Amino acid sequence: MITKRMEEALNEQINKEFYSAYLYLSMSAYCNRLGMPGAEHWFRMQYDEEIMHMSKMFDYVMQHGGNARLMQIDEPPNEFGTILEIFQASLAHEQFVTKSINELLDVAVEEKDHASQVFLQWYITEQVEEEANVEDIVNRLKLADENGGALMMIDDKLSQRLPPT
Ligand code: OFO
Repeated sequence: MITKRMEEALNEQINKEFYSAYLYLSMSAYCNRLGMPGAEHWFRMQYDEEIMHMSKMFDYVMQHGGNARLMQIDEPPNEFGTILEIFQASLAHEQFVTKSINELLDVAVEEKDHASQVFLQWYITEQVEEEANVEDIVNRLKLADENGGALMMIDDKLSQRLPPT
């Protein structure tokens, strides 16, 4: 059984995962408008991944006797600038989510909630991967700069991203 404080903190994180999904779906639509099908696909896969993060936490709250309360989801931006700026915005967002997950773990420690501490380890590891993946893309885009051929190669690589498992 989770405490009320833990339940509230997890519900807030569920809302953030939903927002992440919204944000990445909006980024996917924007990449479609930019004519970058690989990036469009990559963000669509990222949307699926965020839905998976949200569902996993939603199920956890319910399995531990909590009330999974769904809050209003903010509207994400619709314009993101250049392809480099989109991925930089994605990296900044993941850094924000990492901080949020760390704070959630702090709550679990303060509440002496061992089950939630173990559960949240998965998200801690996942965030390391999320940040590293986006950082790698940002670095490659910086190297490509305005070079059309290099950008096409990166876009092609982004199109190969597999669905989350
Ligand atoms: Fe759910 O990790 Fe990204 O935001």
